[in-house]
Amino acid sequence: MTLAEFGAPTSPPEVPSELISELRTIVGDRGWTSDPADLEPQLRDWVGYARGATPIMVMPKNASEVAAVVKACVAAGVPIVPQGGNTGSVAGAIPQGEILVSLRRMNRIRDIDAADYTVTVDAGVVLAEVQAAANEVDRFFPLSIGSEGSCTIGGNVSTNAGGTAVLRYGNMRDLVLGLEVVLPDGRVWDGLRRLRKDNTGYALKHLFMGAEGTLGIVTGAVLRLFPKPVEVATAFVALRDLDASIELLSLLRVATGDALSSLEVMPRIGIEIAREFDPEVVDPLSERHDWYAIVEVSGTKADGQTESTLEVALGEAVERGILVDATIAASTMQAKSIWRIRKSLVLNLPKVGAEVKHDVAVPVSKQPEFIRRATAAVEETVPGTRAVAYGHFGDGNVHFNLCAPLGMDASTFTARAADLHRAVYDIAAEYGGSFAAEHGIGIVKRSEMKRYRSPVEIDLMRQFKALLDPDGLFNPGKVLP
Ligand code: FAD
Ligand code: 2HG
Ligand code: ZN
Repeated sequence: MTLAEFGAPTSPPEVPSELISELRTIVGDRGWTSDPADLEPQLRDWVGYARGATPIMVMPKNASEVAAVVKACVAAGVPIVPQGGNTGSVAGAIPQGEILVSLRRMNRIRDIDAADYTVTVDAGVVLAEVQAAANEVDRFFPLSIGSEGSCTIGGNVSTNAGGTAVLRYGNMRDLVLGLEVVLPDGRVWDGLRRLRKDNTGYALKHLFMGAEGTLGIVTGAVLRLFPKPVEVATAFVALRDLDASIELLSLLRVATGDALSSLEVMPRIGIEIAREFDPEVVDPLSERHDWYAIVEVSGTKADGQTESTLEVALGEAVERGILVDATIAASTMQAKSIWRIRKSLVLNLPKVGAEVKHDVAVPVSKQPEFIRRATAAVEETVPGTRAVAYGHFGDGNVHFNLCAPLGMDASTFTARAADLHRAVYDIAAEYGGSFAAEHGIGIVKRSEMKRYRSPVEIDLMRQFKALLDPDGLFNPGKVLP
């Protein structure tokens, strides 16, 4: 699809050549590129929604350079799109002729303090590097997402990323203590405080989290660290049925002393897709079942209790008829092999045929009902649609992703995307749900805002945007309808 089909402005902004020269001077020779080969991967999103364009990608190396870039662009009236790892799922980091500001060269861990349980980083540091740095000082940074080898902290902050450990540790919003942000007027807001308590007026940092680069450029962050789990027990279980997922969640939270860090559900078709495209995926159970879950419990004491606690809890779940089968990983290798099913599913789903994605949240207990109703609704809309409903059930976050019916070509299926979205999102809305649980709005979901968010909410968002970015130069055409 083109960005214009998502409602993006059709004509790219005019970029004076004087501005390009000025930007090159600000960032120096190694800080910019206009080479089509360098730009190509930065102009496509991984889902394949869109291909963008830019006259130049600048890669400042510190907040002062970012501020100088912003001032130059604003003076010339030219818009900006910030980009981190470009792993976002809603094409929010794809420019349409704007100046692309990549934070990738800002990749310093500024400070790590084991006693304070904090790490202070540049926005362009890759998530996996933060996890590794925490590990080195016997601490733990819990954000865990499939793209962790390439997504950046600035992108995680700006999308309020979620992932597989939100159940225990919260999402990115819960993991940020302080931020440094270059505002659209070029000022640098230094809010890099490492405090657990700080009620000095409005919580400004929250405005920039989840703002997807529309209110400023995040250049640094102070993140919360946790005690390092030294025992981790991972299990792959077969559920009696979909409703059993919620019973399992309740049981495990109590029986493990709330040490449950993940509860990820997937249907049988999920395993089949993962196995079809990834020969290393094995089904850990001998029989076939309709619904499965991956559960993980972790402990910070090396007392051998974590695995036995999980074993006892799963035994109780079997006795109570919640589970019909279960296996606990006997080694780190086996645990990795269980998680591989989940990772392969996400990466290989697009290969099954056209994929129409929904990243929905409903109250935790309503997920089974939502999935049943949404599955019936999409079947009515496009008969034969293959629904692959999986995700972070501990958080009420269902990735309700749809594959084309067997034999239907991709374009015929995606031509019905709007009808399928309507069917799914309307049902989520009935439960007080969200059509954008963890991936954000970007350009892809912008048009849904007016239907599912009240005029009061949209008006407030527009007022904040106008206050901070009166000329509308920060990531235009994204988030706000
Ligand atoms: P980008 O894609 O570069 O940017 C995302 C948005 O943030 C854009 O709007 C961009 O303009 C803005 N932005 C980026 N950096 C800055 C900055 N410094 N200042 C201001 N704005 C900025 N997401 C989840 O939440 N949970 C998951 O489980 C998950 N799993 C994934 C699995 C895979 C295999 C992939 C490919 C993606 C997954 N994602 C997931 C989506 C994605 O990785 C996250 O949204 C991530 O937080 C994006 O980080 P990024 O650095 O790649 O940001
Ligand atoms: C995940 O949970 C990601 O693995 C990606 O959020 C989900 O793209 C998806 O559907
Ligand atoms: Zn997810």
